[in-house]
Amino acid sequence: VQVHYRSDYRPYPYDIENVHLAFDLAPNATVVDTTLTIQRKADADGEEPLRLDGVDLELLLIAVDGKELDESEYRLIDDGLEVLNPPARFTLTTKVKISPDTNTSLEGLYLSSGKYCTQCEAEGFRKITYYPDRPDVMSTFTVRIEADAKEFPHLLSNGNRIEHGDLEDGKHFAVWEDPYKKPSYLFALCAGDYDLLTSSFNTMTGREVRLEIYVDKGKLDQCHHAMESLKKAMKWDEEVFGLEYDLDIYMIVAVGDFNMGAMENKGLNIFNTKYVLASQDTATDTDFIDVEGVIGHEYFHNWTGNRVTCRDWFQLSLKEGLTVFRDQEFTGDQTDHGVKRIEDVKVIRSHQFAEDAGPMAHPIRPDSYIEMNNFYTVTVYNKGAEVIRMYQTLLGRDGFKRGLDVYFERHDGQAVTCEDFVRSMEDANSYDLKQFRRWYSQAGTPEVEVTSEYDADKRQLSLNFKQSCPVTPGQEEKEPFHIPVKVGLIDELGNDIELKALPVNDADAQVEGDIVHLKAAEQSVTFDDVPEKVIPSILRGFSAPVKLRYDYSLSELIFLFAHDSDSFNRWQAGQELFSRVIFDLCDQLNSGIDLSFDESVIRATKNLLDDSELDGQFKSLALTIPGVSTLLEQVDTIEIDHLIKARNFLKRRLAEELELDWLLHYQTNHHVGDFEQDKESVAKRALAGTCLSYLMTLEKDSVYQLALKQLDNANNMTDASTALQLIVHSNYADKIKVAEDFYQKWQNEELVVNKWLAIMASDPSDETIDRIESLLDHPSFELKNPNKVRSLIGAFTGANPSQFHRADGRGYEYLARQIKALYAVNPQVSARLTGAFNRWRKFDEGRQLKMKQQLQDILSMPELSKDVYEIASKALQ
Ligand code: HT7
Ligand code: ZN
Repeated sequence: VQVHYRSDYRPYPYDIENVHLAFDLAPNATVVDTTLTIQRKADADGEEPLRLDGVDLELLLIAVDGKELDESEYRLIDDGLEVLNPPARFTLTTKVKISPDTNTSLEGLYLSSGKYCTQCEAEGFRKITYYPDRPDVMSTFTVRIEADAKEFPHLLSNGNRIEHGDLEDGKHFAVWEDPYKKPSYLFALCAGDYDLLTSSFNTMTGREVRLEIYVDKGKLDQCHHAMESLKKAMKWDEEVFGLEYDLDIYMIVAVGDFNMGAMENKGLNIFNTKYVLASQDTATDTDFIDVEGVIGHEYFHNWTGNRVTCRDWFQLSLKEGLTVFRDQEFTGDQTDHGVKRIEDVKVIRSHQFAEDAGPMAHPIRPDSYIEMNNFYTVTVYNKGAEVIRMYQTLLGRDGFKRGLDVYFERHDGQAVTCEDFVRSMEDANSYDLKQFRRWYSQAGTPEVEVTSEYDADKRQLSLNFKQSCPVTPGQEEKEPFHIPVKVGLIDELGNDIELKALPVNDADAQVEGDIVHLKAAEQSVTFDDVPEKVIPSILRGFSAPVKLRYDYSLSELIFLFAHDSDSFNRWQAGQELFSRVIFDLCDQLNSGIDLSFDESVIRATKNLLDDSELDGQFKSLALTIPGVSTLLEQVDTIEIDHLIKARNFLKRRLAEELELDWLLHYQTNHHVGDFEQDKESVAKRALAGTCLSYLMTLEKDSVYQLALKQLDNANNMTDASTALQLIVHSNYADKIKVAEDFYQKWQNEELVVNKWLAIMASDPSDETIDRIESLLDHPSFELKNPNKVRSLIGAFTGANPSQFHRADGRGYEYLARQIKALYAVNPQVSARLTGAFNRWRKFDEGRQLKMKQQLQDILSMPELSKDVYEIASKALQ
């Protein structure tokens, strides 16, 4: 296998000034005619052949300046083609045949529900034609598409449609021209018979942009939320960052078969249906927010990704970290920043911390890869967004905006690096980011240990910080990071006191406002004029993606849970409180003693539930016990059965002790009547769901009846799916009948069926393994469809710890079988599934052996895809 290194970057020796593509679409024999206008760069070696990428292409013709080449003038090589002795300036014409119908990888040109679509990021364009398929080769594209007029009335590509018309034999054609230079990964083509929703947006300079959303027939009524989200995103980017859309048309096409969430192709975004379609009946409140967020994300890429793109794929976080940060801010502005922050940090803690501590750990700017698709990770995306957020913390909102302005002024129309971004921030603010750059080069989650000392005579409180970062694959030694730690000090009444940091000589140990700039491995900060008994609130707002350790007493945590003015740290105090109880219970289970925990935890829970000042969404998050994957990241190794048992014990005890409270809050928040989707109604549904989930642990018939009633009477998918999940995951005797009825009702709504599959797969009961075995043959399942795979197999491995980690190893066997069935069909999706084995070292010896065995079996498969090979082999290293 070939390993690609960041340090090997060399510029491409040719400019491709213009690309002309002509597609004659046919399922098994699409013909692609390509004409490239090529110019050798002044400093390039004229002796070198011109190298083009190409995969799974049947070459029909190749010509230079109109003259067909004979076999001595070009060479077919592994995954490409070389033109020998090319002139300094010429046109290259190729004609290739491809087969969209048999392309199950969902990269390149493929068919989804009888409609053509493309996915070119990262390296899919090479499955369409011979081309330098790398992001630093930017060119203008003209695209001609020809297909049967009845079957494919809409023929779409990037930019503006400049020509269209009828042809003989019932065919028609369209020609599209994209005036902006772009790399091949932003190319797109769609062709099919869609329903179309149109609207328009007037930009800040008064231009009218036509907006179009194309969906499968019959789904038009589920597109209005996506359209409104798009308009909000366009307006938001103008208002917050001064960024205006640059074409006269913006198209979105929704497809059911898609490897990821969506793709930001210039002017023609292609979306997974999951992130476009939403109606009260079929989508949950979370789905609505996710649709808005992903629509925003892809739209924001137009500037951060498309106008300024990446020089090479190692720089992916340049566009993805920045765009995730932008979509997080957008969603925060539309909903609630405190709640959004908690949701985002949950992803970091449960998934990114796990990646950082596992065999695939990499810096946000990786140094090497075998398969680029494996590096579309929570590290590159979400930790990348945290790094961007830290710029805003360090430079302030205005400083961050100034940095972005310089970035766009300097690099509009270019393919650049993370270093170019850092320099823009530095130069715009005269701020030294030398040490901050380590966030780009060092993998692993930094750990910050804090202790405090109070000097009663001087009325001074010192906070002593120690930072370290664990070893990660290939990185033994780590240098200290520049970590902005936001702090507060809370007095006995629960109020923040004014921070008066003592000045220090050491420039590295500065405090600015409420931000402590940690730069050294060990550092202390002293605050003056501090009354006795203040409690420090550290890492407010999760100001850096680190693990914080401070030895709070139980009562301090309870105090923070009740009083911290920083909503993130208030939530965090509760999470730490619950975690501590769970790990204490695990110790009790290990020692075989009766389980118990401090009563004060119950009172703290009740107080939060009863707090009438608090928003329902926040309450729901604060009352949710940390999930198993988050808990796993807090310890080196664990007896998983004990962890799950301890977590269940805590939840049930809280349910028993506060039964009437949960019931009362369920009744006041669960709404029967007209459906509303304002913030308050959404919050009420969330809180009612949390209350009901506690009550269900009581296994009482009266509670089962409540859930059944909620399901029967639901006029929205939030209430319906919450109730269904609680019933299916309970011991209710008739739960399978309930599940069956739900399926019958929704069998024609694919996205709802996917929810049903996920609920079935994440049922913690012992029968689930047999059920999900038979679901592989169920009409609702299709191995070729990534959404189905994620719903059934992904939910089993990611949301069903007790069954995936069955002691008999059947969970592991099941997963390995699916990976083996899928790697040749869809390498990307099967590699994602393989990642579920990454944390095998956390478990007991028996489970470790079983997981290792499955990984070894997978590695022994014939013609294993390099995607799966990379994940499985690194897991075993
Ligand atoms: N930039 C897009 C990435 C993407 C992708 C990558 C690999 C394989 C399939 C893919 N589909 C989309 C999505 C985004 O971050 O907006
Ligand atoms: Zn993106």
